[in-house]
Amino acid sequence: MLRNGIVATSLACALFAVPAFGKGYKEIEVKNGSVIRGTVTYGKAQPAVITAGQPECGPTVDNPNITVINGRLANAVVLLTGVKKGKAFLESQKKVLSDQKKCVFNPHVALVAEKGSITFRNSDPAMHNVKVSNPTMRLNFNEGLAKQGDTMTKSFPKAGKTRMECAAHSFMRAHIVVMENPYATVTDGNGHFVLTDVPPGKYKIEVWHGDLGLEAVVSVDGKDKDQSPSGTKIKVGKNDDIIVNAAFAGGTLKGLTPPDPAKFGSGEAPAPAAKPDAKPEPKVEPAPTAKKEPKAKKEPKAKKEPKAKKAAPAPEPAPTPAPVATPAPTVVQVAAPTPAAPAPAAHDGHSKKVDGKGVKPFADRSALPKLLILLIILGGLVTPAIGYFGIHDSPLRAMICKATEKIPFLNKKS
Ligand SMILES: [Cu+2]
Repeated sequence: MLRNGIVATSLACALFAVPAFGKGYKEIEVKNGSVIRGTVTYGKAQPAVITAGQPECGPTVDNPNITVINGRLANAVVLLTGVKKGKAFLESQKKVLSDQKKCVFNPHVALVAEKGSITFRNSDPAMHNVKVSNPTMRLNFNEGLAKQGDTMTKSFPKAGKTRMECAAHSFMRAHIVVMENPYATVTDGNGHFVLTDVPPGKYKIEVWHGDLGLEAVVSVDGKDKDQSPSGTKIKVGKNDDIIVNAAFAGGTLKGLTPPDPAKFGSGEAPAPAAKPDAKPEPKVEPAPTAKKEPKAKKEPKAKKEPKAKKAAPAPEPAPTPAPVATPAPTVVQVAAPTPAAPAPAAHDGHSKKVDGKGVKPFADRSALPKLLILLIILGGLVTPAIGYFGIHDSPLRAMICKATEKIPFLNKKS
């Protein structure tokens, strides 16, 4: 009896056990853990705001895609791969909130534990939508959040990186990183990041930006390392304090419209509080000529990027060319209200484009009457055709007759 009870309890425990977050990852108490910290830079200024061109969002919205302040790159993801055991996932990594507010996804990069969930919320009085399509990560949804306060929750079964967007507003793009371990973070407004409690071992460190990919030159304790598609090798000892800096060089702002050239350059938005950092502040001037397209958007594993151009390592990024004056010439219009330039890029096949002003999220209901008229015309053609081909006494005719007998208005005697 007692044994049966124990067996039943164990079974129940096994069935309702808390899911393990991170496939194959084991949470342990970390002793003598190390710190990995540093700065991510980008040698090219970007506008602080972009043109929205849709009334519900106002004329401009904050530029979420590439945020650069004094050459420091915000929203770059720094993560370790190959960590099999270490500190526990935080609750805030298991259950994440992604808020759509003022037509911007917040946070721009949602970091969520593998097997964790994200609740998407619409905090605007306008309709938004969340669209994610990534078969490798077993993700495929495209759902609207029709009104303010609406939410939906999705779970994330497989580690990886993917883009999300709002199908109602083509400029609303953000990223999701599903973490195989808790050692992942995003650079703040000063380009800083810190990873703590890293257990001793050999890992790979990745510095990735949703719009710039992996094309950064990474230096570990002052030595340049080649960042392969799977990251840069790093050896972590006990109680180490490892400085990792990364510099992105090329890349252009794609699919977004800068509203006002006068607002170009750095220092537009106030930077969040800086974390302590041994390195001096690099001073970066805008570099308007783009040599290279970023090739971002793709999942990083797809490409083998040989040594990115040896741009300046972190502390002295990008040499400086002509002052601001001209806006980045390669910028493309997407949501601009002007009738010019049709919208290129930025979307895969799922969205429906509507007259260059953006994307309509749901099926167009105005097509319904047209469909009805089409059905009536077809019916009008088919009925005489049946008579014409003389299928009297055929089983098909009998079937049709029987069916029409049941339709009252066809059999009404006048
Ligand atoms: Cu939206």
